[in-house]
Amino acid sequence: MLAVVAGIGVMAALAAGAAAATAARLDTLEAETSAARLGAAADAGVEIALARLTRPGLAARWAIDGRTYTESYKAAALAIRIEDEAGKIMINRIDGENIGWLMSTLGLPPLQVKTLRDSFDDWIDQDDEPRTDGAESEAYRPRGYAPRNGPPTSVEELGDIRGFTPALAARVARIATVEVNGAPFDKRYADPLAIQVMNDGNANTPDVIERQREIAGQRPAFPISDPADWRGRVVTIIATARGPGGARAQRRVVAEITGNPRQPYVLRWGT
Ligand SMILES: [Ca+2]
Repeated sequence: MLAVVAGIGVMAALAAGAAAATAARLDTLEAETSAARLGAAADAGVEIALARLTRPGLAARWAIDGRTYTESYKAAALAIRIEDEAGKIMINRIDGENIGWLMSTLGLPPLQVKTLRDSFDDWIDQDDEPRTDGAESEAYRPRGYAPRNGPPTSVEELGDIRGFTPALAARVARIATVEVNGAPFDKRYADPLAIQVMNDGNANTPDVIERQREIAGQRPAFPISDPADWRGRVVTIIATARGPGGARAQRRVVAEITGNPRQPYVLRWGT
């Protein structure tokens, strides 16, 4: 009799265990479904932005100055920003001096600024002679790679340069790009910090102040009124979908606006 009761107890425990496992599987499934739903909403955010950028009727077009637009897609809240790649620091066209201005503005201590400036110059110059606070192939040997001895070919490459921590590289990446199609730097929709860096580090020029005012909402940023401006323009679209409980999904897509109604944009890159 005791054995039977004990047996029932074991069965009950097994059943309880199975129920718990099923509940855990259901929780996982629900989380996965919810993540997929948010991912789909973020994808939809990118589609909405591309439509707003390319649809006929200039007045309806969205600005590409990094302002946030809010939308919703199937109960998910969407925040969408469009950045003008031509308004970012073109890291393949700058030298250590520009990097120094940028780092000083970001508030880094002078010694670190000097290391970053010299290391950047050594990374891009063709020789293998390190500057006082720089780094050439010998310094990179433990890392298993050598300096490029040429301009960086991606923003991510900054993270390979001595002195750039991943956090610092990520911070710079938000306002940096690699020049595309030989497009000149265009300050109309630029981050004021990018204008400052491309302006020899001067924070007090009228264009920097003007953009700061525009971004602060004191003056509306002037819209693109010339359709020719769109051709060849490369933008980054950042779409963030938020769900209940702080869940979020984000997509970053770089697209070129062609000005061709049959194929209004070309996707260059995305995550
Ligand atoms: Ca070098």
